[in-house]
Amino acid sequence: MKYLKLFFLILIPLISLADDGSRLWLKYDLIKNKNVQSAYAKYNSIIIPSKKTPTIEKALEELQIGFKGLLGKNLTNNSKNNTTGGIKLEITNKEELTKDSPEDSFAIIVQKDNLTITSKTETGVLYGVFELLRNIQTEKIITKNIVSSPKVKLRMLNHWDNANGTVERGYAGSSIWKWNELPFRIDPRYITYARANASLGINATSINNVNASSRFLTAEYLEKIKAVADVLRPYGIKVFISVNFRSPRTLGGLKTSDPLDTDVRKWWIEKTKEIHQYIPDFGGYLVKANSEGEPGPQDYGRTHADGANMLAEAMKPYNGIVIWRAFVYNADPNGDRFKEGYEQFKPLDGKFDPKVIVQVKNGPIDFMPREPFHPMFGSFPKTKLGIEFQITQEYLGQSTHLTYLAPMFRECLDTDTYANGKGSTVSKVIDGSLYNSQMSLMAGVANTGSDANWCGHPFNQANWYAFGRLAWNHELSSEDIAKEWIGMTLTNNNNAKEKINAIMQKSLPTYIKYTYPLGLHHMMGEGHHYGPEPWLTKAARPDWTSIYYHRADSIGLGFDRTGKVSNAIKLYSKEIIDTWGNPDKCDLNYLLWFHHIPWSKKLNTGNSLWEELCYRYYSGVEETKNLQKEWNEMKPYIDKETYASVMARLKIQEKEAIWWRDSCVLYFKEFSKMPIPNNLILPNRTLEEVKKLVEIYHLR
Ligand code: BDP
Repeated sequence: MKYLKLFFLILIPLISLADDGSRLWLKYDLIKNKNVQSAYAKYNSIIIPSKKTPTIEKALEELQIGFKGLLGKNLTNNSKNNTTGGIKLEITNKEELTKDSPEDSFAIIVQKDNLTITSKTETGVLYGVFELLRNIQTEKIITKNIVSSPKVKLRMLNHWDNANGTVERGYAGSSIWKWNELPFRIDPRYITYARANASLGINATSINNVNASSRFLTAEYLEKIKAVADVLRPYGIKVFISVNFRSPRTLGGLKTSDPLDTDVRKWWIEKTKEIHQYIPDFGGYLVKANSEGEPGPQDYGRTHADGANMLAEAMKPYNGIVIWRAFVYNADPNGDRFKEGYEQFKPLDGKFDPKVIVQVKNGPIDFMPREPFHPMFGSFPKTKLGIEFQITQEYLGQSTHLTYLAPMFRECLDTDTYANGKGSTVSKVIDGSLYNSQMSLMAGVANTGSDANWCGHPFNQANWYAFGRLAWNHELSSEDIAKEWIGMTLTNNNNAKEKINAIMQKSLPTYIKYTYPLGLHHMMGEGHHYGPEPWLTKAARPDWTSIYYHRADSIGLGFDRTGKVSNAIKLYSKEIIDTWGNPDKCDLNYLLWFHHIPWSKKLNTGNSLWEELCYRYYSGVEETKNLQKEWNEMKPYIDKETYASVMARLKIQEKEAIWWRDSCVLYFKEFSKMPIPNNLILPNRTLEEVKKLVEIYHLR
């Protein structure tokens, strides 16, 4: 009995100390820093607007939970205006927020004894509350007013979740949406999800896979989606649905889904009306059409614009919009997939309804670890373009390799398209400032799942976080975002924060070195998209093989897109052609995207292509060893469970980095016929042996 008591007294608290990551970055653990504690000690009440809307209630609730957790303080709900120590939530037009400041901008105004969080909208007030809590949680004392505005209007997660609970390219368990339980049971995780997104300013979510099932448009499912929308609404999040273009046939029993057919148009008008009866503030439709076997307007000889405009017409009476994806490519053995989206959409520039945004992936192929920006950015002045990033790490180590993606998002957003002269960055195209567009969109393919910690690898949470922060403000640096996330999630020890930030900043370049150095792309295993398969010669389509992309032969390596194989470089502006189009001036990170380089050609590093390739593969592996050493030093600062989970994954990462290195170096050596530089240790297995590993992998 005595021992049993001891067990409860000692062991249970210890067990519950372990952090399973389920609280994401909203941990609100007690701050130990005395200065921070005392700086916020004066606040004791919250003054809310006279009209207590559901969103204001959430803001109030969050402030109370946050202060209780972080500072151990109970904030009372006070109706008086003139108290000291009050945090006032206010909806008004303060001078800090000029008349034309973007929707949901907010200000935190520091007065002597009080603090006011003000916005023109209630969602802006909620965002301000999260900003205040983020400051406290990262141990910052607010002494000056903060004014913050979103750069992009629609900040959106795209879930690739299916009705049966699976998640396309999901690596963190099954779907977070429990369709079998909805609308009756509201999983408490929906609320954590809403809070996490609102804390970043994410204001839209499309809840189902772009390879869409028509089922999501049935009354049965609309009732379920309504229940989710009701949970997300007070957090300022609008729900979108991915639609299957063939729905008028499959659901409506029509003979066709031709977008110019009157009955089809009527069907969409009625369906859109029905959706609004369930969800009055419905965000709109997201459509993948005529891509990878999905149905679309081209099945009826119509264009993407015909399809999108038909849906826009149905959406006309409402505020919702139509997001039409540009990820399209035909299986043409002589074509270049790089150009497909551009070529199919170029004749349609200016033909889309004002309610349509065309959503373009960051790069022209498919979320490869390093892609040059999509040439559509900067070339479509008459079309609203949104950008789509992939937060889930389909090609970036899934749930086992540590890869922090903010530097990749930033690299794309910061690149100059030169569309309207110098300074026409991708970010200016998508935030609407380059072409003075009122609608703007940044979407990220979600990495959430049913795993306790939501995202699989503990560091994958940082990619959701970074996406949201950049969607709000693409000028934030990837370092600042990382440090915020570390402070909220792992530790506020300054020294540790710096070191973990360094690990995160190195992680992507390291990953690229042992997988796709020098601009190699699309050499992953078929189907699973995880390990290496550079020898993949046959697939259902030529542009699903590896050899289509790397084009290794006895002369050299890389895809010549400057005229010999394809003239894709011409899709860019002159300034880009002058650099990326010239093998001697091209950034080495993009070299093999555009050039077929002879094995013995000397690069500006002083090494030949072959040597440089080997050095990068080898140094990538070495860096995975360093990551383990550096992470080991962080042990005293990190929760035990999180530490161990990351360490185990880093070990897998090293093993698999060697797998990538051996596969690629041994395979390309067959073409270069050159020895591995003699200061590098030879792989201890043959090419045939590494090829067999793929077969084992397929069994997983
Ligand atoms: C590719 C994925 C595929 C998606 C497709 C898309 O492999 O599963 O359906 O993108 O974006 O990256 O539609």
